[in-house]
Amino acid sequence: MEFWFTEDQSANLRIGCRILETIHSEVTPFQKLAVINTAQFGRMLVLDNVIMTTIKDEFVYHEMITHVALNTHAKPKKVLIIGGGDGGAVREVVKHAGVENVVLVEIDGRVIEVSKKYLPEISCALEYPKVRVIIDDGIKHVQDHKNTYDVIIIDSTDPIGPAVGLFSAEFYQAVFESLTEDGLFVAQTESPFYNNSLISRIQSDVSGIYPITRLYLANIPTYPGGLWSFTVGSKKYDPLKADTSKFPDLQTRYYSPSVHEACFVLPPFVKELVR
Ligand code: SPD
Repeated sequence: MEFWFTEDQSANLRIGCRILETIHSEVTPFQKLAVINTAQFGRMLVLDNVIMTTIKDEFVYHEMITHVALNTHAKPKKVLIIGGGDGGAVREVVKHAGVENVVLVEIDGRVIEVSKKYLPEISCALEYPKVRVIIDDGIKHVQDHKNTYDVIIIDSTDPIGPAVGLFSAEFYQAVFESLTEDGLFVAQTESPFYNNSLISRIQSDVSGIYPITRLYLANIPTYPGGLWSFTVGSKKYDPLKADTSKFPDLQTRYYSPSVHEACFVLPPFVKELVR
């Protein structure tokens, strides 16, 4: 017998992964949550039938959503991660020795507990002394913490259900107010193939609030289209002007100083989205 997990990656496209076993499955107060073992990507975290991360390709996403922003800021000390309950972004942030405090605000505590149990390679830094985990609404958290964080990382699910507000202009304004005077944020902003109008709208919203707005790309095999976008909104530091020769020597498998430069080179069809 063969068992397959399928995700509708667009209205007209499905990705299928052969399942070796279902490790965990539950319905939390917020969503359906599962960890499955797949033949191609190993253990996979799935929320509401959408692939969040897998043991085999998670490094691309988690390195790219963290190091670009952290290396752009001259001295990031206080870092906030919104979402990201699997802990992958936290694991990358703590590689930066200068970071003093990492606050993770995740709305669904079950994502954290299940990731700790079944995805230890990803969640391994959640218990570090400099990491504080808060189970709360990220929107409320930024509204309640003005002028607090040097870098804010928005590691959200797709813009449906509880995450819709994390893609709004009001939220980007609240993030602006939660950042220190030279702070910057980065958010995962979906697929240039399937979410092109969303990306254009975000670019327009963010550039109406932040002096510097940049889009960059990474290749993530399990996300729709494989090509994935991230948006930076910055008050002072431009990721394109960062001195890559001074970057810390990080243990990474996808991100590097050269990739930092290269990821901002956009194919013409993506450039059109950010005009
Ligand atoms: N289409 C899935 C996009 C999910 C992005 N966030 C994943 C969270 C991993 N830490």
